[in-house]
Amino acid sequence: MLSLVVRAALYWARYLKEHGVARAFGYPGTESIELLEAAREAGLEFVLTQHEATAAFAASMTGRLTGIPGVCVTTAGPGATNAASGIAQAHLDRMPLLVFTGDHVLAPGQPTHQRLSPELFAAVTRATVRLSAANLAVELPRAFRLATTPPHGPVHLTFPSGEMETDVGEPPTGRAADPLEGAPALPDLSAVRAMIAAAKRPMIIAGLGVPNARAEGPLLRFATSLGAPVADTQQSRGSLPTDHPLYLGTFATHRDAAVTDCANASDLVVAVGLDSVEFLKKWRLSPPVLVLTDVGAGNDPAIPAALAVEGALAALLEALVGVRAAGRWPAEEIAGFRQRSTGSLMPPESDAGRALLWPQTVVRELQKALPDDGIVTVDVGSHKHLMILQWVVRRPDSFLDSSGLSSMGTGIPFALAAKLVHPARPVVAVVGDGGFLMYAGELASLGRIGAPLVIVVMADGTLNSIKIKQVRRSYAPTGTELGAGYSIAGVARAFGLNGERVSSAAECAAALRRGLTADRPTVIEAAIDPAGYEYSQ
Ligand SMILES: Cc1ncc(C[n+]2csc(CCOP(=O)(O)OP(=O)(O)O)c2C)c(N)n1
Repeated sequence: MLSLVVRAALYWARYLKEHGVARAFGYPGTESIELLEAAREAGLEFVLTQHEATAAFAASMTGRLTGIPGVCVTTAGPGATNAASGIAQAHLDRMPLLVFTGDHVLAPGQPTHQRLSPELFAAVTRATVRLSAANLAVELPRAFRLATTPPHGPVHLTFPSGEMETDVGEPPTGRAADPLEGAPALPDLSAVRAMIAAAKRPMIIAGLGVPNARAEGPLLRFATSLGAPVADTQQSRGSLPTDHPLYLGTFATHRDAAVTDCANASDLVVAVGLDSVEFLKKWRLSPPVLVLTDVGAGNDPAIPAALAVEGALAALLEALVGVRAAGRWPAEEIAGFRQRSTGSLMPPESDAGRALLWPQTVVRELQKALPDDGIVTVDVGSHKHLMILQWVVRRPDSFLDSSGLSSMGTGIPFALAAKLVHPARPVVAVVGDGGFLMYAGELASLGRIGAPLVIVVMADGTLNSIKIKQVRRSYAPTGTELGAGYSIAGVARAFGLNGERVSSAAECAAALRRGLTADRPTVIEAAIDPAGYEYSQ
């Protein structure tokens, strides 16, 4: 007779696999060995990174791209604290993540070596749970549900090693419940329809809730039927193609004056899935705001709503397709705002013949080289500000960054996650040299995994985004010079990757061509003149 009893660790691995998790990212320790062995037995891939933060970054982006929680596995104590940055990132970037940290068995007199209270993570998780063989069958499905209920986020599960070896019944088969299951039924939309119908110049701001709810199609249909201009946010870039005639620009970034001017000249702002965690500044829009949300009407006091309704975003938008407004923005005025948002980024003088590239040239060459199905991930710094303004995004899930936490070091692990989820799509990470150096050890992971992605390092030897602010205040640039006594391309080659330094547009184009067709990872060290960033601030 078949045994229906397995040890808890194997139950755990089979449950994850059965519910659509293809891989776990992590770093091992004595307390997590049982999970690694169970993952191997269950055919759940374990991706070893060089740091638990990058494991959690990669896992959360996997969750964001698949809609199934990403999984990170660490040991107790130091593994858990290293993962904290990634947990906080999933929390503030609203990405579904399960973090399993090993633990000792709780017993009287147990030493406190490496022991940390799981409460440590209470403030940055949807829940923090101590797993046992007895509660696995309840807590695993609950964690899946919590992580994928809007707003998506991380759940921390601490798993004592002794419990991992205790026998439990086999996991049930079948996929996890649909995250939208249990979403509230559509509310009465008559007041919403009336509000839209009365508007002569409505505009839409689509936030991170749109990609998280996979509501890009309904957004496009709603915007088109209304003829309303659409602003996105960092995380919703690509929800509407940024070369669409209704596209306005990116809201709530450092340079969104054209978007706010358009909003203030509108008579209705429809905020769809907008989350103030992405805002750099206070709300400055004067027209009445109609909030369409899936996280609880009125839950975001930073967005002053004249009317707020809660429901599954895709269904809400679909139900409003065809509602006629009293007027619409003239197309040429929308184009004018868009031009102000994204135009005039280039420094007036060409960089041809100069020793250093304008960062804008690197972005332009990358845009020419990357096919439309390509994915770019962006780290944090001046290069991100430029990318938000200059990069044309034609598809959902093609421009990925951290906006809620805005943590440096996310660009490369996000790219790794994207490449593993979409192996056939070209993936490029655009990072600053500061962000690159923060977790440069991940080159070893990339080399081992062999995922052929491209990392473009905007190398200027400075933490430009901070230095630029010091200079503006007439402060000496203290603590923002990285030095120049090393070769980033050489570091890549030392790790067994392709590494090239480029300082002209032609070299950049050629290196990108080689990198995008290579069968292993490539690091392109772009020698840039940071003075170019003055034009994208
Ligand atoms: C983990 C982390 N530490 C510090 C910061 C603050 N910070 C934001 S941008 C930046 C500079 C980034 O420098 P670099 O990676 O070289 O990019 P650049 O600004 O030069 O494009 C710093 C230090 C942060 N966002 N995240």
